[in-house]
Amino acid sequence: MTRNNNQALIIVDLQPDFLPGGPLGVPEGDAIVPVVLELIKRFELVVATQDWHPADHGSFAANHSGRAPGEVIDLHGLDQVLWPVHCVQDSEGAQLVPELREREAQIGAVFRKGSDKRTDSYSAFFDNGKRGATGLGEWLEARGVGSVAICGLALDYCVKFTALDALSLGLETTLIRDATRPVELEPGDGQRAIEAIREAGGEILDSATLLSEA
Ligand code: VGL
Ligand code: ZN
Repeated sequence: MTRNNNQALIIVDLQPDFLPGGPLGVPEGDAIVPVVLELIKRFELVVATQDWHPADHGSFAANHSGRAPGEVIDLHGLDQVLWPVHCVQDSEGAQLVPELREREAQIGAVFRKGSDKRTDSYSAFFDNGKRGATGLGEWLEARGVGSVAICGLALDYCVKFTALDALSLGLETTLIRDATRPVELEPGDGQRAIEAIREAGGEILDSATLLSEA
């Protein structure tokens, strides 16, 4: 039933605000939900992340006068893409999607990120300036996890940086290609994210292949 005892599934930012119709809707983001639910059944260790911003977060275009989503600014020394208001703490759009909430008992821990208004936090492990950690790295280490499979939204932002940080921490890292979708501010960003993960040493697999390997 369970794949690798020491492999954990990381579900990145599967929240209503990132689904089609949401303020930062990822095209076909909803198509990954059934795939993720199938994956959950097959992993003993599952963790999820939640993008979790205060209303005055510096990544929101609305908090910078004269700026529009998609523009890039300097935010406390880091390049920052400006986004529509999304995943405001405690709002409905920031909750885990209902299908995940129903499976709360299978989720070992939820790590929230992006709560510091001065810095964005794409990765499930560290903020974008690598000034702070979410605790996920220690959580995995404490359970002897040496390998992670990553899915969720969005491939070209939070999923990509989660995978790259996992690799930098020495974790064997697999991206589950059919369990993620890109937002693609620029066409091709999704494919470029896959290539960046592969170049950094990550494996790219379809869920069917991953699950048949067990
Ligand atoms: C994300 C942009 C802003 C993501 C989060 O989950 O990929 N993207 N905040
Ligand atoms: Zn965000």
